[in-house]
Amino acid sequence: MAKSKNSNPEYPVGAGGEIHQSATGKSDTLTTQQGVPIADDQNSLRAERRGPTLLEDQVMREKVFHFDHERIPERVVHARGFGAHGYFENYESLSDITEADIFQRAGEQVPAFVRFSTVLGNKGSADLPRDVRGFAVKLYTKQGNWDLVGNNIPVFFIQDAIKFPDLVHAAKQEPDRGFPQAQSAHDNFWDFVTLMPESMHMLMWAMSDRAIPRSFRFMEGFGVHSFRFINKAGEARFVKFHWKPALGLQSVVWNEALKINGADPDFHRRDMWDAIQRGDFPEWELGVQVFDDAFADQFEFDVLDSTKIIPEEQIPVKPIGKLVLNRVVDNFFAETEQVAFCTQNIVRGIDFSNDPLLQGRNFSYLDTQLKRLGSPNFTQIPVNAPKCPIHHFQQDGHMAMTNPRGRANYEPNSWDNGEGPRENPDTGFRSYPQQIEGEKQRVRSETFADHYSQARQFYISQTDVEQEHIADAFVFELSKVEREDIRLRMVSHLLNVDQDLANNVAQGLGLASLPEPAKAAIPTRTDLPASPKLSILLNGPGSFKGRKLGVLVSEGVDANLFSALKDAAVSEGATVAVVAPTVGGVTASDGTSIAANEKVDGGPSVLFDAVVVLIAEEGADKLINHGPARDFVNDAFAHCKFIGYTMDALPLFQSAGLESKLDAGCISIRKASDATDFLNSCKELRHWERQGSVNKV
Ligand code: HDE
Repeated sequence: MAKSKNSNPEYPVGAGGEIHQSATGKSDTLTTQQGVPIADDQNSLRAERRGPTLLEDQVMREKVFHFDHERIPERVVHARGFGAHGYFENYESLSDITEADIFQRAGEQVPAFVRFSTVLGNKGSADLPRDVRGFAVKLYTKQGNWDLVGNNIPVFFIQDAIKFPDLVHAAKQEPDRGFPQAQSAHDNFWDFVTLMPESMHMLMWAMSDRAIPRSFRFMEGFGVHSFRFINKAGEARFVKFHWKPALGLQSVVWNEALKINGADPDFHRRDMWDAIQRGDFPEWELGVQVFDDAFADQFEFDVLDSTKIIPEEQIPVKPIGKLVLNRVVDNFFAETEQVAFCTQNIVRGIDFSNDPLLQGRNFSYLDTQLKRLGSPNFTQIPVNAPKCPIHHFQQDGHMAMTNPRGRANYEPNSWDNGEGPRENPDTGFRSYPQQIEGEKQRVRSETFADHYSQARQFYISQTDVEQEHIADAFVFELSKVEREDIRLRMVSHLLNVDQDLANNVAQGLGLASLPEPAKAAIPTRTDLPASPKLSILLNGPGSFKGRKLGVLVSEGVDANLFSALKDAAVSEGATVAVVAPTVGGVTASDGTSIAANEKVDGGPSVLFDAVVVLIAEEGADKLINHGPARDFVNDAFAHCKFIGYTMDALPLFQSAGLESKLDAGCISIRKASDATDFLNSCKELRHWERQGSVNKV
């Protein structure tokens, strides 16, 4: 008797994106979608040489028809994203706290797909607006797909999913004019958030350097909500998930971000693509904060409130595994665009908490995938399909690729002698049987009411440099806001966070006087200690690994110095890009040719983590009075980068007005050993001591 089941299929050639490609590399005959060989792909069929095109032309019509339907709706948020494949490796058995299959065996690997994104911008926007970054991970476990759909910031703007449409409407383009896109620096956003005090903690993060990451490789990720871990005995604990980048955290400065968006709008995706292609696989550790109900009950805030963190000093993050991204996609649309994350995708051993934001997300993600992908069969798209056996009776619908054979499409049935797929209470997903009683009501728990204390805690946990960046970001954004009452309202909230911050922002906005502090439901707690783990700069990697050195060379560049620099950079695990007056490169002092990666005005210093100006007397003329070369050093200086230079480069610094300002972050390179010293300095990533002396950027 035929079994009625769906088994994870081997997708047949032709259905999974392998059309048009010859496995042997030999050139196949072009065909229509129906497989009919095409004789002429240059001309449509017409009556007479110069006559009208015929409706009969099935080849042209099929091609244009397909083209007309190539786009699917972009994501309503997180539209701009970039995905890659990899794997997750579990460190040790966690069977004492969870029965999730993925965490049972040391060293076990499961495949993973990750999509990073910005939130606000449309699909074609730039990579580096000030914005939260999505960090969505799909883990293809042996017990089904687990999606951890997180962000690079551990808190969120709102506490209840019912406000999400308002938040997103306010933050995206204004509805009448359709702009500004990909940025929060406009009236509607600041109007909404200043009317929603619960967003204050998130705003501190969003105005911090976290919102302008150097690249996806240098960001943390967070599951944000509290989830549940449940072990075999049915014991449940709360868990918060963290991704920690192996290369450490790093951000750019705001003025740099503005310029990068022009110089390379694909800065982040290019960085990820290049790193994976050269075998420098981006890596994160998965860490967990595990705590029980007793901790949750005595914690200062509600663990179900997504506008709060649990400081790592209170519950340390325990590393439990690593994520490695080692393969770029074959096709952007098939994989990155069609990947469908759903927060409801969890596996046995993990459960949701009652966080009202998470509960709302569980509805939203499935719903949005139907709209975007157009069919309830989106789980059959290869990137979404589980990599474990699947057996069910769901069938039909648009684009059904794997309808089961046989007569039984219902359960129970008598056609399969009981051998068809059946439920299994021993291994099947189970929910934590939490006791729930009380009245059904539309309320916000009073345990969610403190909106300022952790905003303050975040702020006081930052270094002076970082605090200055936060104030500057508020000033920048609010200076784009037309209505003064909105600006004032924001400052009135900041007065509940930190007086100095409020003063600095008010001054930056040119306010004549400070407003009254906003009315707070709960007064700000001042007893929460600083949490050093919240600072990027206090937790620097102390390494230049994975970073990019830009070397501006001229004709006649000293060949020894150049190769010493290259060697020093490579031994630090960094990459080198050569920037030259022309893309044809230069001839070095020993007559060898040095190829260029960029012409100087296409390779501004904002694209690099540190720069060296390796100019020789012979070629100095071409660069000294060249605007882009001046910008190269000026920007590197203003963005507090380490700058190496030869003596022959000094006239360029002079023409840029920097000669008298050169500081300890500017390192002269005269001999090969100076190159090593320079790269050692670069491990600090930025020469922040300079920040006070450069014009605010
Ligand atoms: Fe999302 N979010 N979100 N979100 N979100 C989407 O799903 C939603 C929230 C996050 O790379 C959408 O497939 C609601 C928090 C990421 O494909 C949509 C609420 C966090 C991605 C949706 C939130 C996120 C999304 C749009 C309030 C961090 C990109 C397209 C309760 C923990 C995933 C889509 C990808 C995408 C809804 C809040 C992260 C509409 C209703 C909090 C990383 O379903």
